[in-house]
Amino acid sequence: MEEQNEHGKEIKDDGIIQEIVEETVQHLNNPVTDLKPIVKKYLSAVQKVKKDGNKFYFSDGDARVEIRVVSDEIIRVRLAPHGVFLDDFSYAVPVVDQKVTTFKMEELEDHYAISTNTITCKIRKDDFHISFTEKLSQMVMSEDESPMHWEENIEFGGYYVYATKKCLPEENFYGLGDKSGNMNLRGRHFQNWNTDAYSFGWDQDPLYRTIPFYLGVHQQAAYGIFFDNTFRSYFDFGKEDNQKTSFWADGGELQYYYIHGPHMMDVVKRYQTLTGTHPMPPKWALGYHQCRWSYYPEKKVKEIADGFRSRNIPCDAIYLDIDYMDGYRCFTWNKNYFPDPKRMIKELADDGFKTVVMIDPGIKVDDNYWVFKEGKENNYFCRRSDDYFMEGHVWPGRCQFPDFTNPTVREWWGNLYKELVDIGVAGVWNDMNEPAVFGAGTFPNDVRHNFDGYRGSHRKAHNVYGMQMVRSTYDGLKKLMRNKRPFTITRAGYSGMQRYGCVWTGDNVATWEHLKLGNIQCQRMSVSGVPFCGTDIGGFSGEPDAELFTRWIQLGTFSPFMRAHSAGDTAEREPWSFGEPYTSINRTYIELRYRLMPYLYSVFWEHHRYGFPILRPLVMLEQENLSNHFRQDEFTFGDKILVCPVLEQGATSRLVYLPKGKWYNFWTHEVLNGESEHNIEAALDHMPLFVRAGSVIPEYPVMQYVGEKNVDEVLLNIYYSDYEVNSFLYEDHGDTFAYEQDIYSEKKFSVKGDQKKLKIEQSVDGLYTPNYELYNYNIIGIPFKVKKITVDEQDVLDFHMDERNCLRFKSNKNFMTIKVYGE
Ligand code: MIG
Repeated sequence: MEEQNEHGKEIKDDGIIQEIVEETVQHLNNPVTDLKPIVKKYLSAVQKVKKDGNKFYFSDGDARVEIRVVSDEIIRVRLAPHGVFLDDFSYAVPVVDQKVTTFKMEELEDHYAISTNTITCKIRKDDFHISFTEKLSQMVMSEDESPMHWEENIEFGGYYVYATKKCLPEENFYGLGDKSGNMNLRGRHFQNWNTDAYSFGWDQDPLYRTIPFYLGVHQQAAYGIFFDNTFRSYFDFGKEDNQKTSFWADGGELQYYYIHGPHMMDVVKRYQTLTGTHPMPPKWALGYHQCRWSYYPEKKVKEIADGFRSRNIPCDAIYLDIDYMDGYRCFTWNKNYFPDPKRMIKELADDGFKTVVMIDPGIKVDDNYWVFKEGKENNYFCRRSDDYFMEGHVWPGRCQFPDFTNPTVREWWGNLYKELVDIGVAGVWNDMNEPAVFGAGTFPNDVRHNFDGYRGSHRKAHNVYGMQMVRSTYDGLKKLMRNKRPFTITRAGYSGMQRYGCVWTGDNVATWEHLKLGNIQCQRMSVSGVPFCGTDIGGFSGEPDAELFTRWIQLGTFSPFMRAHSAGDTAEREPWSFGEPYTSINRTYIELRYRLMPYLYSVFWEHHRYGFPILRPLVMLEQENLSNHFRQDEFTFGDKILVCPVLEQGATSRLVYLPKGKWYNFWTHEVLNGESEHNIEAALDHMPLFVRAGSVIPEYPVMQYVGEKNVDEVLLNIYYSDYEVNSFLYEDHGDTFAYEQDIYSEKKFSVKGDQKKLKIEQSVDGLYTPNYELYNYNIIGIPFKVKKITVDEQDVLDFHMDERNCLRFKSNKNFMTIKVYGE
């Protein structure tokens, strides 16, 4: 009743509060009805200001707001309704403060202004409105429509917290991680609550993951908001009221980061400085993966493996779904299906296949099962509010669930992988970690979690449960594999999950609509800071026809994670299942993936090291072009290859939009001008691909799996350009963390031509030396007749133009300058 007394004091000077008290009393008298109070309380005029280092505290006499300068471009806002902030702990942001050049606060007539070199955060005195302005242009990027507000939560304590910003007439929105439907989020409403969404539909919400981060773009400039709140949260982008963008949550703190652009790319990179990037994956993880629910027994697994090798279709990984276990007990084997897993995994490895196995969170209640016994004895399983165990039915039957938000449990779980690692398992796939429970859907709200010591109910922990599970998996594998790079996949996650593994979009459907949707989902994940993402190629449920499967393989060639997967009750779904000409086309694209491996890997490095997204939607390339806000099916992989997937049944051509600059048709070498649309041939064997003029695209020889052969020659495809363009080639050991000690090779190429000459320069950084000796050059699009070539001023004697008018020659890998002279 203390709360009410406190309110009682205020009733005198604030009518609104009186209303709250009345509502509350009503609820207490009638506990059967919904306990949620209806009246919201808003911040009122600013009364006090205090500075503490890079934090500024503003108070309206009761509530307090903290404004923290995180970096020159990032400012964090927190609200404490009655003046007491929650503990400053986040699973998403391990370290809040970054480098700030300078910042200051000024008091002006009607507001306070906190500014860095690039942005100003204004706090209006009379109504506590907060806004963010770009300093240079004085443009208001994001501005409160009403002050931050909240409602008390009688049942659980704490508050429902709300922020409402202005939504400008021409503003568009992106991000939010895994959402279904169109890329542009304008005019829509979303909810975040990790959900097992089997066979989800277009616009279905919520799905499996929670990434409460969005980008807004208006007046050609972009900013981002990261609402770091793990409770069930909501976003409305001008749907309820087209002049308002709101976000709110069922608990926790109203805490968000304003992240400045002005380019969408800047926003994503800065978001990534807060939440981290994906570590370098083992190189084989970028190969083609074959999965199904499930391949068993051993004979079937071998048959699939042989199927790849005998047909010369490259493949790096084969998956064991839940049926490899003994009665779905994690960390056990069904010895009827797999009598000697160690031998099998070794034989697969000898043939170039990595074995990836599934591990679920549900542990069978069975006193003869060691994992259950250990968990029970050590009190590792989740409990209800009154101390009963959290029990639910999943694949093994009656289960209990480890509390992955407890660091001790994470460590225990991480070590459970020991035997799997010892027998040679190379990767782990974590499923059902929303967490999913048959019937009930998920855990009840009252389940308790350790939350790394910042205890909470399932309301607070639900959305991070999956992320903490894959974190435990990743950390465990990393230790057990003695610092080789682990490969992990997770279905559920929260912001920051990219530090622990890759993700697939869950149980999609074998339809053309889902091909379109998957294309958008991967791009959206990429701009939401989760770049290593893929769909179940072919669709999980239902059955694709041959054409759909092939188009999906083509798109999948440019998904950061490339894996075919299917539910068990469907027809066989391997790249050869549909006969010719499909098998050959599928092979060509999977081979293309392997040819481009050094490029894909370099793009991954750009992400890991510099925070660039891997897939970049057109709108991110040219946000100032309004039409791009409505184009959603093309993207670049890195910044050199533009991918225009074919998403329509029966299509033999498609319209593509090429961004600024000049682009080469990857297949024909035709040069096309950007900033315009083109109709491009797209027969079944032909997914339109374009390469930016001036690019250097490295290729390795096709291999049946990563590391099959020594790379003794690297092909450099150089696309002539009359303006200078830089490209990168990143190489390292492929499976260790030595890159953290600069043991890598980062080559930079610059290409610049004029009407009579082409100059290519190379510089090398890092301490790793690849063991090939030669570059094989393929220079495309030279507009003049070649008279002479020099490498570091020495003449190249042996060169020729091939049938596609490409200049070909070989030379030492360590050149500094190549010059091609025309007549
Ligand atoms: O209740 O392990 O999304 O990829 O094959 C279904 C069986 C459980 C759901 C996953 C799917 C996987 C399947 N799993």
